[in-house]
Amino acid sequence: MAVEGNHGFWGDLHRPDITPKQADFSVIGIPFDGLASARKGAALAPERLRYWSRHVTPFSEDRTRLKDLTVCDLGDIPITNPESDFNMVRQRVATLPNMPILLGGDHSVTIPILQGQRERYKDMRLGVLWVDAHPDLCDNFDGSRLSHACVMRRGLEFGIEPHDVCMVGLRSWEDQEIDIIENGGVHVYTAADVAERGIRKVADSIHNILNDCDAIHISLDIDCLDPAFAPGTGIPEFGGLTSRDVLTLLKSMQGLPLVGLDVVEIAPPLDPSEATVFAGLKIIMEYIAVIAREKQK
Ligand SMILES: [Mn+2]
Repeated sequence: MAVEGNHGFWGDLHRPDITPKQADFSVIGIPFDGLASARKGAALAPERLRYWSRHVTPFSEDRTRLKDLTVCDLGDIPITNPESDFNMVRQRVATLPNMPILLGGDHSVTIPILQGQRERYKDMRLGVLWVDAHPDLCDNFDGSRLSHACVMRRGLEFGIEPHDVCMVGLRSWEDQEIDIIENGGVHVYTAADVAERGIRKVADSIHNILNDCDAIHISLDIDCLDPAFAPGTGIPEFGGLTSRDVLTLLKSMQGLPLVGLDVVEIAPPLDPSEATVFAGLKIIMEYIAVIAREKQK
């Protein structure tokens, strides 16, 4: 497809001439929404994110210059049968020589992403910043253990410690999640907590907890945001985080050993204004800015 844009892909950071080893980030799309429980469409997000990535500028909102960093876009990993094909994602993430930025897809794609990160940092304490309306701690959903409602449950099973998981933005629960939420040891900050305490206090508390980890993966479901800011998603949940909350949260992760980001559940067919796609792009570029500021130190 012919692409128009004011910049190269990923705000000019993408360099087609380099290998992952030479680049700071690998971008990987996982165009799969077969395990979303309600409205589908997230499979189309990687293409839309790439398309509009030519219209973002290589600066963060605080004018951090991003162009000294480089992105190698490895394209998509196609998933037909998740039971077997998720292994391609796990393997790719486990063996990357640089930092992954993964584009979902429904949240189920984060199961092999977390598994891959667990393998890559196997002798280290791996923490997860989970930004989502939902804890995704179901054991089984719609007859599947790989459902997008089971992601963090699987993560805990393959060895991520509950006390190294911080969940923020939560506001919707399934019966089978209540015990693990209340007694399982994961750190929970609901969307209401953020509204009442303020994002800065919540972010400081999360920073202090994750500071004990050696490696931190961020998994961000776009439905963490209130539907006012990001309507184009499978299950919009009223009463969510603001755009500013999410940007402040990202910025406050500065100084932590970040090792990757996934952004999931953007559903372009449900996003006629494409504001949700642009929200995802902003989050990715501001994440890159956190790494850029770290490198400038
Ligand atoms: Mn969610």
